[in-house]
Amino acid sequence: MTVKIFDTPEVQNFLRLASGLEQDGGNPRTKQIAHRILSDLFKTIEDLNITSDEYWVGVAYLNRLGASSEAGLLSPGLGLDRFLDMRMDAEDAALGITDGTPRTIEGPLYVAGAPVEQGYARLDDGSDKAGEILIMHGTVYAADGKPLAGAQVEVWHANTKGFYSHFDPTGEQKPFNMRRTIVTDAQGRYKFQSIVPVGYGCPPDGPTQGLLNELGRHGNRPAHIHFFVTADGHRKLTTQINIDGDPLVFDDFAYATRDGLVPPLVKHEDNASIKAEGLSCPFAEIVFDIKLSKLVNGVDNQIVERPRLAA
Ligand code: MBD
Ligand code: FE
Repeated sequence: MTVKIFDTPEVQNFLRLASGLEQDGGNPRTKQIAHRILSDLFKTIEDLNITSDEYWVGVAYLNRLGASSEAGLLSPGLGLDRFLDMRMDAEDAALGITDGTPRTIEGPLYVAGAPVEQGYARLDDGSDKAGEILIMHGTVYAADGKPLAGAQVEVWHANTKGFYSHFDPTGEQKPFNMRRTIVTDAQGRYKFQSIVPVGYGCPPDGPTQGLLNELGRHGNRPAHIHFFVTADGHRKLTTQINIDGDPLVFDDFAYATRDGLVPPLVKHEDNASIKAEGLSCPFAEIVFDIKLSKLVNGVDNQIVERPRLAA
C-alpha cells in the first residue's frame, strides 16, 4: 500500500518540532541541518516505500559503522570527500585560482606528530622486506613560481600489505613508520627514501565493504602517497600521488585520482644510478614538483579542521 503523508501539515510541523525549530536554545545551524536531513529522510522513506524492516537494517548498520570506527572510511567510499573537493575546486575557479598542484582527499589515516627532518628523510625502517626501494623528490614552488625554502612536506603511505602504521591490524609496524615531515632545503627541495607502497583495501568483513558489496562495488585503492604541504603566505595543500601503472589508478573506490597526480615511476637498474643514490640494488624513482597557491585576502579560505589522530 502506498500512502502519502509527507506534505501534510501534521508531518511538516512534526519535522520542525523534532528538529528543535520550535524551541529556544540549542544551535541554530545544527537545527537547520537536522531539519533538512530529517526532511529528506522522511521523504525518501515515503517515496521509496521503505519498510520498517529495511529501516531497522539501516539503524543496525549505523551502530556497526560507529563501533568499527569506519565512518571516515565509508565517507570517501560514497564519494563525499571527493564532493567536498569538487566544491573547493569550484570555489577556486570562481575566484580565478587555477594554477597550483591539484588537491585531492586526505583520507582517514593521517597521524599528526611525525618526526621532522631537514631536506631529506628515510621513511621506512627497513623491516618490510618485500618492498622495492623508492626514491621520491621534487621542488616546492611558491605561488609566484619561486622555489620555497622551509616549506613543510608531510608525507604518509602504506606498506607492501596496504597497511598504515598506527592502523595496522597485524600490529607489525612501529609508530610513524612511513610517516615524516620533511622541511624543504634552501632550494625548495624535498627528498625521501622509502619503499613503493601497495594499494589499500577496505577491511573485508567491515561495514564499509559490506555496503560496497550491496552496491556491486569494490573497496580498493591504487597504491598512493599522501601529502600535506604548508608554507608561510600560502594555503595548505592536501594531495596524493598515485603509483603509475597500478591497474586501479583510474578505478579508485575513494575517487582520489586526478590528472597531474600520476607522475611517472622510473626504474633504475644500472650501476651508475644505483651508486649515485648510495644504494646497492635497483630502485624506483618518482620526481614530483609541488606548486602552492597563495592566501586569499590574507587567509587560508579552505583550511580543513577535522578530528585527527595525534601520537
Ligand atoms: C586510504 O589509504 C585512503 O587514502 C583513503 C582515502 C581511504 C581509505 C584508505
Ligand atoms: Fe591512503
